Amino acid sequence: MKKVETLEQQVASGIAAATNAFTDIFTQRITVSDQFCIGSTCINENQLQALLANANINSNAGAGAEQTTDTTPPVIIVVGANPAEIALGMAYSDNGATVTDNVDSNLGYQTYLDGVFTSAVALDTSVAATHTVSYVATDNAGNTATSTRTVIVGGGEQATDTTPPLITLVGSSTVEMLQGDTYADAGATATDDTDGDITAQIVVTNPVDAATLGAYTVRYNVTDAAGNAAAEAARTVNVVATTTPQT
Ligand SMILES: [Ca+2]
Ligand SMILES: [Ca+2]
Repeated sequence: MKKVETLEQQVASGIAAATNAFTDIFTQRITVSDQFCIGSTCINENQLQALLANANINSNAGAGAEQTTDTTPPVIIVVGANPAEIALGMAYSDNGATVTDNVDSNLGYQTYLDGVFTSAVALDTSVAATHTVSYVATDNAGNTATSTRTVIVGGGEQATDTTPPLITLVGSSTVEMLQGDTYADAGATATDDTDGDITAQIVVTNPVDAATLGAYTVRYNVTDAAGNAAAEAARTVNVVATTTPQT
């Protein structure tokens, strides 16, 4: 009997030990809640997410089956200067943007000039102004992103125009007129590399006194919008006496 009792006790204690060991294992798996294990291979939550994200990209590249919701908008990078500055009258060519997305590839973008959709950015550079070019991209899950470029027309003109205008006399640089006649100056024209025709802004200094014999100098000066002064142009006017009696 004592042997049996001993055997029963041993069986009982063996079951208890096995139960404890099972409980330990069970508890361990529950306790290590940030790991998922098959056999001796375990991964944590971050690794699992990376695995799923990677699998999602691969599946989309194939049959296009979307199993995971994409909530990340595309990334738009503006190519070239931002802000971009362009002188008055110069042709503007927009460098566009590049679009990347966490899921989709080869996404295009739409372009807006000052809020108005445009297929090609056609900037009016005849007027000094600041414009906004917007690039808008939407991925296949409907997430939208926008990036903008600021374009300043005429903003850099003061610093970049260092070339003075050029004055051209109309008519001869030396003229002769009879005393007492009316002097009509033929004038001059002026052009500038940046401002164009600035003839109207020429300042003429005309000291000719037709009633008085002598040599007079008519002077022409002009400056461009950036303050560059043209080389002065001049004309000599000789007021001479009548040598033959008028009939
Ligand atoms: Ca996306
Ligand atoms: Ca100039």
